[in-house]
Amino acid sequence: MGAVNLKIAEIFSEIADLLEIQSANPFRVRAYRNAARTIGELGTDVTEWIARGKDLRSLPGIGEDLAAKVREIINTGESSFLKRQQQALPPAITQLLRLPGLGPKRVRLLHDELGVQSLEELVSAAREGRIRDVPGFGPKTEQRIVEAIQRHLGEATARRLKLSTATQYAQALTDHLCALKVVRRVDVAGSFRRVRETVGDLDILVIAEDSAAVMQRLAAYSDVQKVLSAGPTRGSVLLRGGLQVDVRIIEPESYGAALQYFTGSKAHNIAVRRLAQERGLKMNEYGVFRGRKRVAGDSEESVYAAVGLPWIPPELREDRGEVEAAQEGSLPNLIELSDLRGDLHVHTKASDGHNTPEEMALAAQAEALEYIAITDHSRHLTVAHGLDPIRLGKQIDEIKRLNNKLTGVAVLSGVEVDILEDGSLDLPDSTLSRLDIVVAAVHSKFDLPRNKQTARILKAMDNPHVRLLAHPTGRLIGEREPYEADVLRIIRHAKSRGVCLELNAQPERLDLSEAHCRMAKDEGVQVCISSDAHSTLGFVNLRWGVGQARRGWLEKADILNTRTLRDLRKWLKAKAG
Ligand code: DGT
Ligand code: CA
Ligand code: CA
Repeated sequence: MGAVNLKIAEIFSEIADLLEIQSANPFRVRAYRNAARTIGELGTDVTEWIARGKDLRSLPGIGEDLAAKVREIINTGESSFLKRQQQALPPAITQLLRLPGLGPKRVRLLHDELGVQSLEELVSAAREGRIRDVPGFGPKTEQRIVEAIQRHLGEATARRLKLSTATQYAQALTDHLCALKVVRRVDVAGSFRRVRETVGDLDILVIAEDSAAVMQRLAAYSDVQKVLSAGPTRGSVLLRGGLQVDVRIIEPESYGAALQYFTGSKAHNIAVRRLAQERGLKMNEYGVFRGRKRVAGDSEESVYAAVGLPWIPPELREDRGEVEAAQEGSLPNLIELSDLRGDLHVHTKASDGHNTPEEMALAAQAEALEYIAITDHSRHLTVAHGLDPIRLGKQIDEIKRLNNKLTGVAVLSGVEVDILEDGSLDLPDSTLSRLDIVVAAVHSKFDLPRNKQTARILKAMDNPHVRLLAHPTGRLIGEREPYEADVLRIIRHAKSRGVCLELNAQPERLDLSEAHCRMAKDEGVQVCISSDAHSTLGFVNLRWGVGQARRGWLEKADILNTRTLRDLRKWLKAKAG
């Protein structure tokens, strides 16, 4: 049976649920439920059924009205009637209905009795034991609800792509669309434009003289696995690999409004719309309006200006204080890639890298960097062929010779020394003291209890040679949770010890997270954006680190490696001396 049958069945039963919640005529509700079952159980694909010239109305319980709705779903992938029903209710209702075991009656009860507006609020209500007090619910149901939500949220996060991966898809697809003559402008909005570390789907906006041609070109894209919907000005496709892409053709006079709206976040949009309402303005994806008159919409700047705000960088649009900061004129002046002057975490083939120090230095110079620190692993990390004091001593000499040869780029000698289980370091102070910079990192025993893990890291920072804590929480996006540790204490300890915290720019690490970046800034701790390059190609990762730093509100002055070499050397001396 075709996926389209399932889709139709799903949509009809959701309509039935939503009608039931609104206390609609029970016969009407039943009609949708029956139709859902009929089509869900139909042995052949409905599309084929129609193609064979059969009339949908010959199916039990399907009249002219439902037959038209089926045709709409086949043609567009969605149902405008369902949309209207969804819009008539708080969005949380739709979310809650998707949870297994929660029917319309119970959802309505939860909403009315507890006032829960989202899955997150439902989880808190469950944690506080408030669900068991709702008539008809007990502790067991409460527990089942929590588990269902966690599974649901877990599935949602598992399907998100890392930003670097999404970028490859986005680049290829926008190139494909831009090759069309009628296309004047293409932007990828949504979480992608906000530079979130993971992306759920791509929201692409287009200005073009001929929308039909754009939709055709989208559907013809070689990487499309399935066309989910194709209307005159919007289409959705599923790419091989599972990424969904929504494309919308926008009129130029609405483009800024659409870009603002579809960039989100939703929370940011709500906060901005509130300002519009205070000014008696109406704001949507088509523009900002006073009555029927459009007062803004062609550019994002015009949209923000209409509500009395300066343009806000997409990375900040999360309703985490940016609207207030914009009102006060105190938006941060965010760090840019071109502000970086060096990279203090670089590997060579002495440990697990692929190139020599010289090759790495020249590659860094080609990326407009003025200095790098060679920081290979220490001996404890045997899988990475880590260095002992003798090999490290040889590398220090090699780097000295190299610096005599190079012009325009400086190489610092360093190490990424392992923090052992007890917080001691993998190399003696006599070796560490010979280096320009010591980077310390945890690479083992990720599962220590929180207090031990925290104490281990604090102790490592007590070593006077340690100046940089690499990938401070050890997380790998979508693969490994951060280890249990008290990050605020680590940040405060770093402050007191003059240690800088790394923002590791590898796209699967991005560690510090954006929230921790902001925490570091609030505590007055410097952050260093490091490529952790393992080859000459690795420096391109710096862009992901800069993106994350911008989401963490960081400015040039917050980042250690925006300093000149001279200022960096001063900073390095300040503690060692
Ligand atoms: P994602 O795709 O999960 O990584 O996150 P987003 O932020 O790209 O979310 P998405 O694709 O569902 O929607 C794109 C943007 O459209 C979103 O950031 C804000 C806007 N948007 C979507 N739905 C609503 C809504 O119901 N109200 C408002 N104000 N904005 C919305
Ligand atoms: Ca999206
Ligand atoms: Ca979307």
